[in-house]
Amino acid sequence: MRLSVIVLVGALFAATTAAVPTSAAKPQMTALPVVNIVATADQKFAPDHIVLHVKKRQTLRFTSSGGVHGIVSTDLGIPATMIMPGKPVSIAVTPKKAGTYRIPCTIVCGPGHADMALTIQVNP
Ligand SMILES: [Cu+2]
Repeated sequence: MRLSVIVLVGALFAATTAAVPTSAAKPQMTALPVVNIVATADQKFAPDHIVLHVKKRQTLRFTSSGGVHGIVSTDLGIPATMIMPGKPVSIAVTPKKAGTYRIPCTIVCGPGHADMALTIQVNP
């Protein structure tokens, strides 16, 4: 009897957890647009140039395909953030001022580090 209760609880748990990916996979009307940016093993951001708009909130999702990298921008309100393989990090940005912001990699990551930068162009 006790075993069947445990099995039942286990089955219910499996059913509820299995239902989560199905509902999460549906597009959500409230979801913010996300820009995916990959920091690469050969010390580049891909893409290395993105366009945002003043007062429009945008989520940037950073992943690393190799190496540990970093970004920070006080102008755009991006906190000091490490970008590591297997640990995607999402940062919401709402630019205040139009302009072109060059955001260099903040962590020495390889021979191309000095030239590794993400350019964020903010249009009105
Ligand atoms: Cu770097």
